[in-house]
Amino acid sequence: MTAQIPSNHPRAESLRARERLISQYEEGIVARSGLIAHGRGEAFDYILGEKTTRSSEKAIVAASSMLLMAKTPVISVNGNAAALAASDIVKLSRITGAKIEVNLFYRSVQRERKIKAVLEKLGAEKVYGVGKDASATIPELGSQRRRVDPRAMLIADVVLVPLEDGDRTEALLKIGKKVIAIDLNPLSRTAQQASVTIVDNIMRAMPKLVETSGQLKKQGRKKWESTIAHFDNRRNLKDSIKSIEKRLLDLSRQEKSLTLEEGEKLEL
Ligand code: PTJ
Repeated sequence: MTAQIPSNHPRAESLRARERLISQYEEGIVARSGLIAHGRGEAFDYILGEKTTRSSEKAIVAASSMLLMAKTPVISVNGNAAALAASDIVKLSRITGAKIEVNLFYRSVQRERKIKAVLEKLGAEKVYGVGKDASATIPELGSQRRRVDPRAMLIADVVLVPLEDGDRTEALLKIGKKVIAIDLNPLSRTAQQASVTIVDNIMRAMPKLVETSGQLKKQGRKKWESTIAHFDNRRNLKDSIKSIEKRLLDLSRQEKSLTLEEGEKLEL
């Protein structure tokens, strides 16, 4: 059953994304927990004001530079990323030369094949990591995510991991890879550990990554190197948290006091 969303509904965009996730779950692309993960993301997005912050813009510039500098970059795709940003994943792969690998937490060959088909339909030339292609293993990782393609993720120097569970980022870093995360929760383990953290909705961050990478590609290696040299992920993450703090403070100042003054009664 699909909800009819009036185009003038104040939250139409968010409701459409929700419907898309549900329909992609019914198609067998999104995992059941992907719906829960999306709800968590929505809550953080609401607090962020559903806008790309200045610190996220900075992270997007650093991430684009890192992808362009990389020798063997890989974009890791799970169910939610495929449902919300498949077209931009294919575009980013073309601009940066990054390989696309399907890597699922709730792994099944059927889901992998369906995600691969979505990406190929949008123009992806090669999609790695499906079925027996994921014949290599990332050590120290217990989940199904440890199975990777020896031609892509295993030999990658930079991995973009949109919407991730925490363990894999740690494992990828341990084996010497740089990790770029897109995560609306700046406190998540992935966000805290990544080399570059974009605290933003994947639906806003991916088109910006495509655009920025396209612009930076023309500027050359020196520009990419200096961008990365001047980027401090720890500081940038703190700025993301500060922008949440500021927004909440601004909002709370607009409201009437939430506590009753002594002797004050609610008007009935
Ligand atoms: O498709 P699979 O089998 O690989 O499973 C994918 C999920 C997302 C279910 C799996 O990786 C998972 O359980 O992830 P977590 O641990 O729920 O983490 C997801 C993170 O993504 C959370 O920190 C959310 O806040 C964040 N998030 C959710 N929606 C978005 C988001 N970040 C950016 N954009 C979103 N739209």
